[in-house]
Amino acid sequence: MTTYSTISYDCMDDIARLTLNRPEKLNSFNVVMHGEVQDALNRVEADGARVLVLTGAGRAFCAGQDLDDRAVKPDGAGVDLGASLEDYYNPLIRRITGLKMPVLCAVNGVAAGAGANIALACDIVIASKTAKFVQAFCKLGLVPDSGGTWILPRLVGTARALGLSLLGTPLDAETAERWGLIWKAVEPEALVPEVEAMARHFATQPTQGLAAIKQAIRASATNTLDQQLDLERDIQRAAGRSADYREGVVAFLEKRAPNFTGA
Ligand code: LHQ
Repeated sequence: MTTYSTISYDCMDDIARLTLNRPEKLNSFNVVMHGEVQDALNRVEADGARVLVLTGAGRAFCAGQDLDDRAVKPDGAGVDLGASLEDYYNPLIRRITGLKMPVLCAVNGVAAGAGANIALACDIVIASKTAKFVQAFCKLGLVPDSGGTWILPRLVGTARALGLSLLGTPLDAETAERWGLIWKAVEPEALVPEVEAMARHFATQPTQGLAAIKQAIRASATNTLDQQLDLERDIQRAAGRSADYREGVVAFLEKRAPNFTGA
């Protein structure tokens, strides 16, 4: 098992768990944490995980970029924030959205800046009612990144995406649920049990089928209906040849619970 200094990661019983662990800095990202998160995410599939749970240690989920990190501190020469996105944030969002399994985000507290948009890149977001989502970028003269300008209007529409991004007003978890920004807001003490139950559920489901659902729904954002119908045809063709499809149908006809292997 690799020991990390800024995150914890393990994979047990088909469930991978990645916890951002710099609570004294509200789990904000520095270069070390980026490297460790990248490393862990590169292991998830090889470790045989069928679901990934992402969360944060302490009172915050993630405050985005560590503004104290040398890599992003403004200097006379002008810092290249594009490089930081290219090297770290963009690959992270691509990895989360491309992982061939459901990614659950347990938002345990404030999610600000890139931290908010990393949470929103996950497939299912469950937040503690104490959590809030803050598009803090406007307060720094920056633009929502980590996919924020793409996902926000798609989730909540242009008016709310612009309001959140231009004002940087914290959005509480219950309103986030009402607006369709996240799946669910729960009482703080219910967060871990709810997310664990969902993770255990996903770990027994047809993983390839769930990955295909994720792929199709995400592709719909840029496809026409015609393109999407073709995609559904192709994906369903492959799904129909999977062992889990066979098992699902046989189990249904035999009136028993299916025993999916994820294959
Ligand atoms: C922090 C941070 C933080 C360092 C709290 N860094 N210390 C991508 C590419 C490249 C560069 C630029 O950025 C990006 C993407 C981004 O993410 S830009 C957006 C960066 N994030 C922010 O602007 C959020 C800044 N933080 C806040 O607005 C507040 O801290 C939030 C709303 C997250 C929480 O507020 P409070 O609950 O009131 O906590 P606090 O403000 O008192 O913070 C607690 C401590 O954490 C404090 O340190 P201290 O030593 O005083 O206890 C903060 O300085 C530190 N901290 N966020 N991003």
